[in-house]
Amino acid sequence: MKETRSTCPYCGVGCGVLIESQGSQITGVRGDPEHPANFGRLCTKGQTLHLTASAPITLHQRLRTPQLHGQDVSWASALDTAADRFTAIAREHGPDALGFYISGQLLTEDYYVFNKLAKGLFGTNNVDTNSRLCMSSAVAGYKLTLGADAPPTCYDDVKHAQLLFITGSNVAWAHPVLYRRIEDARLANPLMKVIAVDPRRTETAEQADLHLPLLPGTDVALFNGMLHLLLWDGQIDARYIAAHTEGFEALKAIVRDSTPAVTARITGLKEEAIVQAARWWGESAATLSLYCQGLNQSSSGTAKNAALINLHLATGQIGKPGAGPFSLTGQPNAMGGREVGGMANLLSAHRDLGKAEDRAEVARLWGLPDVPARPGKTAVEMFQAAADGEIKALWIACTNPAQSLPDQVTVKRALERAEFVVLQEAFASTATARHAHLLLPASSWGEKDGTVTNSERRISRVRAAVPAPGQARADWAIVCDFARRVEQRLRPGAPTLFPYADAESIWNEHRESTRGRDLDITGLSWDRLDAGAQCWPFPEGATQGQERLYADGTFPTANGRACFAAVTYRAVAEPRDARFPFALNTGRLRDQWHGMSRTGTLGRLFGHTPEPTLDLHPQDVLRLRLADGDLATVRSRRGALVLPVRGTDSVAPTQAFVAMHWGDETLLGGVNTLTSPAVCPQSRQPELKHAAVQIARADLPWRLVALAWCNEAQALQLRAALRPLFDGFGYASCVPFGRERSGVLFRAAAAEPAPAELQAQIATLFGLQGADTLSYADPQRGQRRSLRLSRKGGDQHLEAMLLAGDTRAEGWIAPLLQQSLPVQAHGRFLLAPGATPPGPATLRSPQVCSCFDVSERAIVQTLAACAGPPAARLAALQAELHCGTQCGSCRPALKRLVDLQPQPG
Ligand SMILES: Nc1nc2c(c(=O)[nH]1)N[C@H]1C(S)=C(S)[C@@H](COP(=O)(O)OP(=O)(O)OC[C@H]3O[C@@H](n4cnc5c(=O)[nH]c(N)nc54)[C@H](O)[C@@H]3O)O[C@H]1N2
Ligand SMILES: Nc1nc2c(c(=O)[nH]1)N[C@H]1C(S)=C(S)[C@@H](COP(=O)(O)OP(=O)(O)OC[C@H]3O[C@@H](n4cnc5c(=O)[nH]c(N)nc54)[C@H](O)[C@@H]3O)O[C@H]1N2
Ligand code: SF4
Ligand SMILES: [Mo]
Repeated sequence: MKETRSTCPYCGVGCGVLIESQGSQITGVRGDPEHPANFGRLCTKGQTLHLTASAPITLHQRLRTPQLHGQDVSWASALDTAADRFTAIAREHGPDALGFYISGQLLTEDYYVFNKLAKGLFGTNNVDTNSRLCMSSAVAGYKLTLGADAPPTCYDDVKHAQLLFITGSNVAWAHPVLYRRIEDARLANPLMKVIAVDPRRTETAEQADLHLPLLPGTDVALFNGMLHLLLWDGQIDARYIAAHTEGFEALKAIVRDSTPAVTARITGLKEEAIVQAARWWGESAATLSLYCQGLNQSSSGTAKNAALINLHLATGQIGKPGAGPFSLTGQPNAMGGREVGGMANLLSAHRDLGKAEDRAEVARLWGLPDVPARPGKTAVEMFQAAADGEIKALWIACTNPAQSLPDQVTVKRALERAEFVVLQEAFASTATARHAHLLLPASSWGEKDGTVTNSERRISRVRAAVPAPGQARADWAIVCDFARRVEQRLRPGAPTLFPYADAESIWNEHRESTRGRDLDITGLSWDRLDAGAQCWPFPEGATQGQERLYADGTFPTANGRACFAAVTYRAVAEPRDARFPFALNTGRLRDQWHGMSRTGTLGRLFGHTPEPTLDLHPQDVLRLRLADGDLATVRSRRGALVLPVRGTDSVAPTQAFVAMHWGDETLLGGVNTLTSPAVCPQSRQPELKHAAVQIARADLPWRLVALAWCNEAQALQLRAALRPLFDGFGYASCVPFGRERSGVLFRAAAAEPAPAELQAQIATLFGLQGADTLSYADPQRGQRRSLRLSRKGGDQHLEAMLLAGDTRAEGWIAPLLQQSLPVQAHGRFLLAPGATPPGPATLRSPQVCSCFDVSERAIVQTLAACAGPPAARLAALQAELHCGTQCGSCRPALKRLVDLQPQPG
């Protein structure tokens, strides 16, 4: 057994992990007690890494060999073909006919060579990344106001803050280990206040002292309204403004009209709530803002970021412990990608493509006469250009654009129209893989070496614990091998631009490029990084990285002063109207990661949210004459999608929410069929948090539901076999379930009964054809019920089931299967459609705690016997059921249940 120090590959908290391995197998993972991002803690996703990475279950999904048009080929032939195609297209149509679409989940070294490949070797700036969907508004907001792309804060600030202003961030779910620190800080300082600004009542909002459920997209109006009040109440810091900033007068003129009444009208908030928020801000000795996609993914994303930073500057809440605007990074290395300039408008080490001297410096560093000046295409534009035929070859790495980009109709057109699409992926199961001409197997977490930078600018080492499966190779190595083949064609005889033998040699070149820049790390060495993670900047001569910036009030602008941004409120790009009366919001679930190529293989991570839903306020569900579980068609100007409705008052009336994870791997169509390609004019980040939609009952009366227990490999194969059948229905979804065993749940609906052959095909896939299968069918009425039983000891158990036509019996039969309950008592009812089962139905109860598999029902039942103050009841509950005592991700939910459950007696 061996233990390897590395970093979690999921969110931007950047937790340190210790990977336990035996031979080529990762056998366990635990939090690194010494890593300053998490001090040993992990969330549900981090804790299950060993179950998804290089475990037998996911190995079935791993790409192992390069594949050209579906045929296995050697690396040499794959990369020669790619080099031929890319150079031919560049020669014929110019380098701007190429597009590189990469990812904030690549390591800094991978990113560095991709950027050099596109800008240095091919001479195109068409290299952009999924960070455009994620952090580009935060970047633009920081640069506009503070002069550089650097969050000035660190995690430790949470404990020094008096007011936490959380806006557009569901940190309890999206940055759980940081949220654990917030819980600790609140316990240690009961006077600390938390405000959450979010149109939804998320778990983060629920636990806040004040929740401001503003109308989608109206943050600028709120922040300007708060500034108006702070000015009015004399709570700005005139000394700080005079000494360290410029541009306040122009902003003051703008917010003069942002009275509480005006602000309330635009934001839909109560005036008192706005006044309360401004008062708390004004009275706080240290205010820390935490923000994420609710600000960034907006057509006014840069303005939202800047308006929030304005508040910090005006009140001097920056450059001191516990204060500052802290943009939370989404992906593990969205920050590193920006450091090496891996975007269409950036150059290495935070240099600007638009500046001739920056271009000259990069050309000199790379030993080239020049680098191209023409700005490249950003994510949405790149796929639009491919759809229009302007970009002819696409190289995609470590991202799944056929799931995650907005306006999927255009994205699919782009992937169809491009002459050559290369995908560098670890898993074969993603939506984009279906569209790639050349698939290149990449090594993944646990198998690769390099560095990542987290939200607090901390650079951590990522290390390999086991070899990559099959022929999979490190991303940087694939790029360098390809690049050298391109060099043979484009500049034969010239010394290679890609002489690297390992990640360290790439990192050393990157380090040199930062000399004298705001992110200078010339004082840091690979060995020093090996000894422990460090924040940038870390210039030569420094003894450690700098965790807080701007303590002296000097900013990296031309005159050292921060700039107020004179921003005004602008409505969302696609306001609601009579035809599209609902505002569609999308975002994250607690236990899933994006397109679910990894988390989606584990049934246990579906315990918390088992299936896709369209979340609506209960009043809207009623108004639309729907009930929970009914299918509704959601339609935007770009496309339509069918989803089961779920009433929840966490969503406000006239709003709707769908989790961003449901792509067309799991749900017919996928959520981004609906979303809008409208972008923020400064940051070019798309407005993924808002689309105007209409919602109506879906007329799909014929239903089918099938469930089965399988072994792990069969479960993945079954899901892969079901996926192509989605298109035969009006609604289809397929998800795993189960903890000790692997289960698959397939659901479909149609206007007419599905053809008998299709039904039979599905039954066969679920193993419902043998002698041990009990069946009842009424083909005339499209009814069918098939069950497969197994006998263990004296008990009979359900192994597989399929209901078609009228599927209402699912409500009591499926739980028998999913909870592995004996079924012999239900014998004669099982095959009698229309009959109600004997005894109380075993209803499903949502899982709250993933670590100990504790359901909401068990918690409610236990709380019924726990008396006393909330903290004592929580402690008694945890002593009994252990829920929330391991990773803590469910702690906000437990607190809510404690608050809701009446005291015994
Ligand atoms: N579990 C989990 N964690 C993750 C990820 C994951 O896939 N799963 N992904 C990681 C990545 S890449 C990212 S970018 C982060 C994202 O982290 P977050 O941004 O915290 O997550 P989201 O759920 O996308 O959006 C946050 C909130 O913004 C709210 N919102 C929508 N519109 C508005 C608005 O107009 N104003 C305001 N103030 N709020 C609004 C939404 O209701 C939502 O609750 O999460 C990271 N962490
Ligand atoms: N509707 C809606 N859409 C959204 C969002 C939203 O809030 N709402 N959020 C947006 C945001 S913020 C983000 S960050 C994006 C995320 O969207 P994507 O980038 O598409 O998300 P992932 O599913 O994480 O894609 C990463 C892929 O890399 C693969 N992979 C894993 N490890 C490696 C490796 O080492 N090398 C290589 N080459 N591949 C690997 C994984 O299998 C996976 O398919 O989604 C965006 N889309
Ligand atoms: S909070 Fe969870 S997902 Fe994020 S880095 Fe830590 S363990 Fe990984
Ligand atoms: Mo993201």
